[in-house]
Amino acid sequence: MWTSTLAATALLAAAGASAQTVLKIGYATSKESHYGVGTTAFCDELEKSTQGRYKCQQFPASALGGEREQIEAVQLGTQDLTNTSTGPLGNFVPEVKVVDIPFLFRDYDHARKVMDGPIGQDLLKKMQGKGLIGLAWTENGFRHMTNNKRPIVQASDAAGLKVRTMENKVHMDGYRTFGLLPTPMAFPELFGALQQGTVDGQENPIPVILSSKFSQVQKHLSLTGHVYSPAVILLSPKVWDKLSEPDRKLFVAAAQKGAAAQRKKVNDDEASGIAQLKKEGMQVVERVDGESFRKAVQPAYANFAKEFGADRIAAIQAVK
Ligand code: EAX
Repeated sequence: MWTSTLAATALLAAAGASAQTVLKIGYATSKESHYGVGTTAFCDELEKSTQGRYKCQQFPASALGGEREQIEAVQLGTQDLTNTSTGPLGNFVPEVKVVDIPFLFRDYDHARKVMDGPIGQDLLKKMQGKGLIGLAWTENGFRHMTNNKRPIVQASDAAGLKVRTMENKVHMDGYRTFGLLPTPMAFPELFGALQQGTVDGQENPIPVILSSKFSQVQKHLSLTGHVYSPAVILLSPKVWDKLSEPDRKLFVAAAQKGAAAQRKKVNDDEASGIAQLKKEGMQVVERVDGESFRKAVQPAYANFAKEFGADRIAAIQAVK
């Protein structure tokens, strides 16, 4: 009697212990945004495919801090996952910086093909050496400029504007060639900085401009599409190291499902977002003189070639 009770208790305890691991995942924007949609798809699939052994607790809207802080926490293992842009990632994994070069990607098709192809997959592997597990490339989107001073049609219109950038040296070096005065700042501080006029403007993809309600604090939007902003679901090695090989595959597959959902939301926001932002009062320059920006950035490409290798840049450009 005594032994069977003990056995039953032990069984229950074992079942309880393996029943459910709750993983904390954070991201910059709202639950309704592209990051929220992608993260929810990832979490739903993970819970389903592991029969509920793994579950997420989501922390949208930078509740766990800026992207740099979240990447740091994932590296340390105090946070399990983050769905983050590459903004600050190059400071942790220098190899990633090459995909942050302005005007590197022609369009969404090109960017997604590179990230899902050998070049992007190789970058995911490189993260392991830096204490981060890159599960899959999600997406933030092509970045556009907003500001409160004037419509930007060509690069010379951007000259002299004080613009918040991500903590990303490749972006900042590129933007200086447009004459912008880059001011790096963590995302959670951005809305307030725009409101107070600490900076004249910022640059972000349509899904971020929409979900963060920048129309309330910014008058002009120019569809500059000056750089592609990749994003990635990062997992802490602390979690990864304990996973069985089959479970690792389930995590990667769930992240890929999340990526597909996130990209679809980016597509939807791109399709309907401009009209929405106009309705919210933004003045939108849709026909930007892209050539003037491409020309301006050329001198920076010489330095990018030196830092990253002309062959690596050419290999990305050559993907069809
Ligand atoms: O990843 O910091 C930024 O501007 C990012 O685009 C945003 O947080 C979403």
